[in-house]
This record gives sequence, structure tokens and C-alpha cells, in this order.
Amino acid sequence: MPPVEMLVPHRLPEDAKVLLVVNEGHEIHHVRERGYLEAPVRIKAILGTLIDSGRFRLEPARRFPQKHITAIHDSAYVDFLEAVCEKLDPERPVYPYVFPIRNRTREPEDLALRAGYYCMDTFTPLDRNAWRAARGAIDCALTAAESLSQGQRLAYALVRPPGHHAERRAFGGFCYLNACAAAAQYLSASGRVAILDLDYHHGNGQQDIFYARADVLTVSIHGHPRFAFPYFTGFEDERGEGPGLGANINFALPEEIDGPAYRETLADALAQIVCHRPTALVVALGLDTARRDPTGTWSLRARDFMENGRMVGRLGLPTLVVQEGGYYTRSLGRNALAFFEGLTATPSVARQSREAGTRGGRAISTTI
Ligand code: Q9C
Ligand code: ZN
Repeated sequence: MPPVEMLVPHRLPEDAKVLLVVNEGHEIHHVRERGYLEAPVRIKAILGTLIDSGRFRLEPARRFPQKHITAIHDSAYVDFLEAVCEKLDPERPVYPYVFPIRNRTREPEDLALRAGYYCMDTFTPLDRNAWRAARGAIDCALTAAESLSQGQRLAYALVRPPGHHAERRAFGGFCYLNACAAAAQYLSASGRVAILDLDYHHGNGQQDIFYARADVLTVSIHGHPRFAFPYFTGFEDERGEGPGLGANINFALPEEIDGPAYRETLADALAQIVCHRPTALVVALGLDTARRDPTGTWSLRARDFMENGRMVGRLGLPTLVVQEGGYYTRSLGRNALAFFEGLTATPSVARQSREAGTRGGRAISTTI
């Protein structure tokens, strides 16, 4: 079979294109330590490939009020993050090194010490621009979410730093603010929402944020925490609590997984999402499930990402994709594009996205 690229006309009508919102200012957050994988080149690699494909329509991010951040994060945590970043020397990131896990009622006064109070690991530093860049990522996700509520069927927030490890009151795993959770929270005002986390690492952030909520389903497919970050969460018996019991679903997979094995689990995950009857879907798209990713152990290739996209697209839901991890720079663009080729391969989704353009301003509606 020829690649999908050759099967579709190169010049798509504007309203059939995927809405793309890029975190323009992401480069200000650049941890220059050798071996820090979460680098600006990740966005460059993906964006170049997407633009060349002619399938995306760029839209600038709008600025949203801070209430969208405090709706999903503790306000003391948000205040801390903003204040500490401003005070840092641009050349010297701060790595948390003391973690007051016992006496949590006393927040250390010293900002470097307080970093540990709000952090889950020793490899995610605070730096001068972490707050501003993470806030930019939130604006992108919210801009894209807003487009869904206006009738757009498919949008992509191409952002870094990533967000899915950021919990209500903690940063870590290269994440500071949880953009996919902010988008889901925004969309939940108009109906039930599902988050599908396809990053290699457990989506502990949105699990934590929505754990007691029945209206936002959180699903994550990831490497089992016995060998994969974040190590303490992502077990299958974490199912939600109170009214949210049953609305958190973890699929913890073994160290070696290929495309077909992954798809078996993805099919189960999608069936759970159908049961939830969401009006919108947020996909936390990690590309670190790819072959050769330095943080992962799996072996997905471009054709697997395309098939994954196709399976997700068959849900026929208004879909917002938020970029998360993925660190093997050479395949990032190819794999991201393949995922979107799959997502838009279902005729019904393409048709709906064209109709959306003429419908302008209509609220999201589910098609399943
Ligand atoms: N130097 C995301 O994919 N692994 N985060 C340990 C230690 C880090 C991944 C690296 C995994 C974090 C968003
Ligand atoms: Zn990851």
C-alpha cells in the first residue's frame, strides 16, 4: 500500500486541516546541562515535518486567565512556582535535593528547599523560565480546547515543557503545569470528557487531579511502574475514589511491547472510553513509546503510530491532542505526522471536520 500521504490531495481545504497551536515561547525554557533530554529541538523536529505535510493550519495561542491554572493546581503551588522562577539566576537552574515528606505541614521558607516540598524527583530543575514556558503551554492547550467548543473536530497543542506528570501540587518528570488537564477541565464545563494518555510514562498528573471526579475519565497506557518512571503510581488497582471510583483506568504493560501488542491494549482502553460516553477526547500524546527512545523500552514505528491514530479516530469524537514526551529526535516528526494521518484517515472524522468549518460556533456534540 502506498503511504497515506500519496492517497490524499496535497492541498486540503483549510477547514479540513488540523488546527495547530504551537507554544511559540518554548525555547526560553532550556536546561543546558548535558544529557537533559527535554530540549527545544523536540518541537523544531515535529513542527518542521508537520508544516511540510500541508495538513495543519497554524493558529496563535491566546492568553487565558490564571483561574484556569488554579482550577487544576493548588494555588500555593502556583504562587510558589511563579515566585521562585522569577528569582532564579538565568544561568543556574535549581535541582531540588531535600524532600520534606514527613512534616508536610511546614513549608520551608528558603526557596531552594521549598522546591523539594513541591517536587517528586531530583532530575527536573526549576529555572528562570520554567513558569513562563509552562504557562505558554497551558495557553496553547486552552486555545485548542476552545476551538473544539466552537466546532473544530481536531486540534493539536504542540507544546513543551510537557505536563502530564504535574500533579495538583507537584512538579516532576520534566513537567511543571498540566496542560492536558487544564484543557480537560475547560472542556468539562460543556460535558463529559475522557483523557487518553499514550505517553510511555504513567499520566500521574491527571490521575491525581481528577481522581475523585466521575465526569472526567482518565486512562493511561504505560510501562509498568515496577520499571518505569514515575515508579510510585500507574498500578492497575488505582481506579479512582469516591464519586470518581472507576473513572481512572491504568494499563501497566511489560518492558517489551511491539505495535500489535500495544494495539490490543489500546482497543481495551478505547472500549472503556466509549463506555464513559464523553463529548470530547483529550489525547496526551507521548512519542516515547517509539523504537530507540532513550527513556522508554518499547519499539513502536511510524506505521504503528498511524494505526494507533486510526483506532482513536474511529471514536469519531472531537479530539484535542496535547504533546507530552518523546526524546528520540530523529523520529519525532515522522511519528507525530503518522499519528495524525491515522487520526484523519476515517472518512467520517474528515467530513465532520469540514462540516465544523461551516457550522462555526456550534457546541461540541458526540457522534457515538
Ligand atoms: N535522568 C515525560 O515523558 N526518566 N517525562 C529518568 C533521569 C525520566 C519522562 C531520567 C522520565 C520522565 C513527560
Ligand atoms: Zn514520557
